[in-house]
Amino acid sequence: MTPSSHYQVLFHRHPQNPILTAADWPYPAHTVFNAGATRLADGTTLLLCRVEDRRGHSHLCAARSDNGVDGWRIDSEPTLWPDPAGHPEELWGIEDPRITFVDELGKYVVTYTAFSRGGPGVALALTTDFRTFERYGLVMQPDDKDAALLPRRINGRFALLHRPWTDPCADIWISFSPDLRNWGGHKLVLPARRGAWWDANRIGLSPPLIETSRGWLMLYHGVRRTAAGCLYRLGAALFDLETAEQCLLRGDAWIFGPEASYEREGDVGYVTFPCGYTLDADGDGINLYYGAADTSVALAKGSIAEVLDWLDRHGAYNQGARE
Ligand code: BMA
Repeated sequence: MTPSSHYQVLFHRHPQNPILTAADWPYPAHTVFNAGATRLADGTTLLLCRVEDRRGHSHLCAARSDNGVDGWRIDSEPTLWPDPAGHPEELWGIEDPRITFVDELGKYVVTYTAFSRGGPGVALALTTDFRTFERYGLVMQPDDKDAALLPRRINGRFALLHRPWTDPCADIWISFSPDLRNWGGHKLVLPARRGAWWDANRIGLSPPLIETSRGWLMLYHGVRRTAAGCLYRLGAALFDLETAEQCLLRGDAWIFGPEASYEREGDVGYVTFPCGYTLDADGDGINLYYGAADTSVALAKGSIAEVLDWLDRHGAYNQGARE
């Protein structure tokens, strides 16, 4: 592992990483990565993993654990399988789920990438038990991905963060809906920077936003293109609680990136891609679940207070403007 030298370590890798691989799967799977995460009412950690088969198509499969680290009970068959007959937008698979529990509905809302000839789009499904799902279908047309719902309405409307592709840049947007089916009020919330920055040209939401007393904490990925390929790293920003499109602070540097061998070697090396987190009982500890090199699922632990403190020292107010 490359030492992080004198940079502060905000997310600490679990010594048992990677915590889930295809070798753990009860049925044939090529790779297991980019898992959505939530804690169920009984305290069980549930990961909704992206499983890629040898065709190159992905589906979602649930893994449950009492401690969120090991002892995973993995569904014996795919939990959510693409449904190209009913949903042609899922022809080439479903990927990268994010999970939000919505009190008002008493349901988990799963947002995922539906992939087909039209490109990747954002689809949405509701569930209470991760066994049966009510599909709402495509809510954001291609090209769009990296979407997660906020857990409550903002000024009477549901709010979805997502990442439409607007060549040559990909920025993070927010959209609003009265019913999770009809979306509007689209606003750019965080643009990719330009030039030499670690988050130039292409960024996307990583896990769902984390509600803190100071605002919505966003962990987002920046994609740096190099002569050798892309580097997927994580940064942080803070948004106003009641005006979620208002960026309060944006960090200048990345805070987590591919360093361990299982993050650098795999089907797509140099990728750390978190899609979910759970919070500890103290409301501060973050268990961040991330895909490593598009091959396995890994875990890193952090603290909300430490990330906010880092943002105070490394963030600038409303860095919305392109640099
Ligand atoms: C992104 C997404 C992720 C993937 C990453 C690296 O565009 O497709 O699912 O982990 O690329 O390959």
